[in-house]
Amino acid sequence: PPILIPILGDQLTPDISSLAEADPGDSVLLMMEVADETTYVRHHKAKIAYILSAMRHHAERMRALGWTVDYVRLDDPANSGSFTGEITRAIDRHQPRAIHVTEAGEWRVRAMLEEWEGRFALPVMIHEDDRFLCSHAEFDTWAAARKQLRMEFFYRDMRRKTGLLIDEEGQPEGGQWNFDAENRKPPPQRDLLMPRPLAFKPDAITREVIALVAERFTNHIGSLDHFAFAVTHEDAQRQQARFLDEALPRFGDYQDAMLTGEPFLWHSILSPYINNGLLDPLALVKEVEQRYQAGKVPLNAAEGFIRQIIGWREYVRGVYWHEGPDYGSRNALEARRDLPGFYWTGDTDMHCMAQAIGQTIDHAYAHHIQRLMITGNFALLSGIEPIQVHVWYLEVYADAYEWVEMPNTLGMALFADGGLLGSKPYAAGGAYINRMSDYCRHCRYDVKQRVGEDACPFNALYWDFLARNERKLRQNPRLGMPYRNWEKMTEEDRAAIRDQAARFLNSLG
Ligand code: FAD
Ligand code: DLZ
Ligand code: SF4
Repeated sequence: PPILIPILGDQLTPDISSLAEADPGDSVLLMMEVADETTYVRHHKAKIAYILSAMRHHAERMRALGWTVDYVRLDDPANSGSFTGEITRAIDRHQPRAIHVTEAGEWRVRAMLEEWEGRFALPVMIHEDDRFLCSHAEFDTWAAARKQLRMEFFYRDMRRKTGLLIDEEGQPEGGQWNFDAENRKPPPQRDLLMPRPLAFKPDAITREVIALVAERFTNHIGSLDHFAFAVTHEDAQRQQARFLDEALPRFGDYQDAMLTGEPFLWHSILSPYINNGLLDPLALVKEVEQRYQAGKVPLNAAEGFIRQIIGWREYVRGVYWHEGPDYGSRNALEARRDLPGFYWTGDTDMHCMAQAIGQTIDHAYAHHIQRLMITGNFALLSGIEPIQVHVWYLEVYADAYEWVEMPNTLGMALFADGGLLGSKPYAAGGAYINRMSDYCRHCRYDVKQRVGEDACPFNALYWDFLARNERKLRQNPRLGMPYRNWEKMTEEDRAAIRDQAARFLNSLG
């Protein structure tokens, strides 16, 4: 009897750890499109189409490499709709002697895998996912030795561990670990020379999946009209090369910039491919280092990009697993408001929000500063319930899996973990958005005003947020300055601002 090797939808890596000891003559790979996964939250239509099409292409690739792949399609009438149901059916078909599987990317699915051995009375070997630099044990050891978890120190350890941008004396390249101070340039003028990600034309497999998704997921958010994701390893590599050649050199400079009608700017648009296995993150950052060494890319860009991958990406994963399954229920600021309806439509006069949400609906993509400082900041300032914000982010982005989305949303954007992931809330008023974008120039609100019909809502919301959370945040040393500014205002001004914010929040319904 063979070994049954389930390959989950984010395990599209040819040498995934579950295959390490497997023999193609003696194994059956099982890939499952199941209703539970497509609907445990209402994922964006393009996200589902992307994941299913990439899975179908991966099955072809693995067959070409000599593996036997048993592939269950979503529209198979016998499909039971769940991973466990499909394992049950596959055991009937193949009578395997054991199951080997690479660990799941979230607590929900981890619990399923852990239950299989008892349920099926078969040996189930769960392999660690070695596509990450930092193992669970390594992160736990790192965290145990610290009072406070801070990305910057974790990142330095990952630099030392990989040797990336470390010189012969063991010192960080350029004498500094982090060049972020150079990475806050406002956006340039729009022009035709700006880089554009490759747009991949759907092939027959993708077109079939798109039709299936259009028919089945009518009540999910999102457009399928702009579908342009790579769905194969080869095409994902092409986008990687496009990014390295054209966008990376200025990635650092414009990392925080935002421009009307420009969803992508100098970002890589590689997260969907890194997260489901089409691309190898370590190979990518090594390429980035080489470009720096060859003098093609400045240090602020190379360092900034490498930090996102070996720093932030690994760090948020560590936090997710370290904090346990109830991380998602944290709500340190006791935020209780419902997510406003315009998060689903983009229909709001706030131009920055309409842009970030509109491109999310069209492309299942927004870059980091839009996620953090526009939609995230708005939810933070307005006191939207974290779990609702979490579900929204998990649904709408093609790169969203709980292990990476949840710490970014709850921890980084909403401060719902009370400062575990970041030392202060990323709260900002309109002035920040105005500095980093051209949005305010196109907006019906006036970014300079705090009160009145035309005042930018972010301004009153910002002060109201500080006032509302004074008991919890006044002692935060990094918020001393804004609180002092608030206290310097006249009683009258403070009352007018709070009244402005209250009226705006009431209007959200
Ligand atoms: P680039 O700007 O080109 O960055 C390069 C790569 O670095 C990304 O592809 C990604 O792999 C990695 N990276 C950068 N920042 C982060 C970060 N904060 N955490 C983890 N990896 C990072 N990223 C996801 O992959 N999935 C998510 O579900 C997700 N949800 C987010 C939710 C919120 C509220 C916020 C503030 C951020 C979220 N991020 C998430 C992080 C980040 O916004 C995206 O990784 C990035 O926008 C993806 O676009 P890109 O590939 O063009 O990134
Ligand atoms: C996100 C997703 C979707 C939409 N559909 C599937 C699917 O049909 N089959 C599958 O194997 N995986 C899918 N995924 C990814 C999983 O929900 C999950 O995130 C990973 O398997 C790891 O936990
Ligand atoms: Fe956004 Fe305010 Fe600027 Fe309008 S004025 S784009 S609401 S920050």
